[in-house]
Amino acid sequence: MMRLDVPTPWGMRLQDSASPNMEGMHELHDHMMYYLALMLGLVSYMLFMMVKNFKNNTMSYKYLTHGQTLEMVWTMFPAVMLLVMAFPSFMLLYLCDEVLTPAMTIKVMGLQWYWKYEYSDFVSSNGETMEFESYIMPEDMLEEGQLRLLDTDTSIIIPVDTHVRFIVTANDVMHSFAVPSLGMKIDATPGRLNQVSALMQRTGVFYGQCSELCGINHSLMPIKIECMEIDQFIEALNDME
Ligand SMILES: [Cu+2]
Repeated sequence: MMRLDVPTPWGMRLQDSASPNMEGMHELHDHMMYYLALMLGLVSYMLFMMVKNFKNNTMSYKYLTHGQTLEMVWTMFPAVMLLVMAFPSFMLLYLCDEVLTPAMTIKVMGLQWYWKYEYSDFVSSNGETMEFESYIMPEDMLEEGQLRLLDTDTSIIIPVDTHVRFIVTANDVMHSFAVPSLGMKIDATPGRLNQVSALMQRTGVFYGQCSELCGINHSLMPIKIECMEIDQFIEALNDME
């Protein structure tokens, strides 16, 4: 059975990663949390201690007007902390922007309120570009095992371990093409082509949602990506047209 990458009830962490970009985001998150926990601990400890012994604590000494060393410390320490967090953050940001020699391109178009996908690298038997629309599965048509508000009638199919480029645009208002387990989120803007790349390192079904408020049915245009072995992909592609 294929693995589903979906939000889980009471899930408080990020979804499992399926691409190197998301792997990097997991790492960055853990790295940041380390410093956040450190600072939260330190600041609350100092605050607590000051409130607790404010009468005989040197740090709350009423006639203390300045302290060179203390001021140096509380300026340098946060500055270093910020640098330590900013560097990996920017590095990941620009690394994720990089689109390296994709083997395949998919054009994604956001419309009120569905997605349209174009496989411009392939043509159907009548010589036309392969393209299809993807609508949400209505609640009353859901079959056993399908996910409410996440399943679609047609899904994007992608071969595993392949560099794929998504060219993203919109036809009416702004939408956003986002799939958490791939670390992918990019604006779909009318009159503009944005690109992201993804390298899916394991097979599975990755779910996402439109992530830019685009009107009344914004919540009803989910994204479903089926990542499969290359031979299955070719088979599925043949079935499509
Ligand atoms: Cu939307």
